[in-house]
Amino acid sequence: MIKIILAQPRGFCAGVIRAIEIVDQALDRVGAPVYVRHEIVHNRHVVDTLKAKGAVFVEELSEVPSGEVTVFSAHGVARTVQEEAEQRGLPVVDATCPLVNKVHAQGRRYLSHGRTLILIGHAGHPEIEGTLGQIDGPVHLVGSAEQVASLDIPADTPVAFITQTTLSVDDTRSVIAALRQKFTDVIGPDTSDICYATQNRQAAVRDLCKKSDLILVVGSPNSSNSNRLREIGLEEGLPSYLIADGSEIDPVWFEGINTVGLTAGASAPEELVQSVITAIRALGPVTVEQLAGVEEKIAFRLPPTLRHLKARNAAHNNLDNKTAASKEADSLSNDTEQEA
Ligand code: 0K2
Ligand code: SF4
Repeated sequence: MIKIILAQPRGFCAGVIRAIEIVDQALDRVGAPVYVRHEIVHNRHVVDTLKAKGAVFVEELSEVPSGEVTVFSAHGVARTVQEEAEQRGLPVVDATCPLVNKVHAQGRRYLSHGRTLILIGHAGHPEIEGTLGQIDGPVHLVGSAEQVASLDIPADTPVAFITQTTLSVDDTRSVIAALRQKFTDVIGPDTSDICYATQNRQAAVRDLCKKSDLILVVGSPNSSNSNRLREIGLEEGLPSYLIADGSEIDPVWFEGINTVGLTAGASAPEELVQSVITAIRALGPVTVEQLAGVEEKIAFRLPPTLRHLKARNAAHNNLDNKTAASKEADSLSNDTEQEA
């Protein structure tokens, strides 16, 4: 008998739910195709499902035909991308997670206070490309405590740090400690900008490790937060695998294993977790239980621009454009992107 223990929380975060909903609603409002710059979230299954509904995924705006509705992914984009869209007059709905936007704003604020800005994160990740490109000024990117040593900045320079939202909590703590050791005047968010969802999923998988012989993380190879969950399993000395879904299960992993800890990255749908349970069940009898954990109640509002798409259509349908637009402005006057 194999015991499967599910981590709580696991899977979709509020930013991912919002981003997918944005593409879904854009498709509902304007019809196919809706263009999405970059994978809306790093999950092939999510992308394929939206593709089947008429979303077209591109890496560059140059691939978007004139006038087509374009969604920016949850990871955020550089200013140059926003400007290119503006110049081309593309109707844009920005699905950047509000918590990623918050980091952009925080970085700009630190720079405007005259501090030298350090961004902790992984070079080449789209969130980092976006954050670097949203801050108008020099930003020093560091990926590890070792890289802090090679920062060519005088020790008495007032510095500030911001971070990628999906980093390892423990690794980031050591990078921040290295910054505090190297510089005399360091400010930053209380701990880091690692978001609530990333922190909760990492804490939950660490808990799960105490009760498991094997850790399975459902998520895509390009998903930063999912990779960090697998690393925690490895750090705790357990065989740990990142799998897309149940089809990637290898029966060899289960030899001599009594308890499997199962979790999912913030971009992995629950149905894929269920597909893993089904695949393990095919190997023999299983029991399934869920670890007690934090219940997340956070949700983000959809961007007002989505409703503008509707207003644009309404205008096309010979409704009074002016009336529709002014009603829209009234209803949006207090509608900012924040936690609901
Ligand atoms: O973890 P990643 O930043 O690679 O992104 P996803 O796997 O798409 O998860 C959603 C997080 C997006 C932004 O923070
Ligand atoms: Fe937003 Fe965090 Fe989810 Fe990223 S992982 S989309 S920052 S809530």
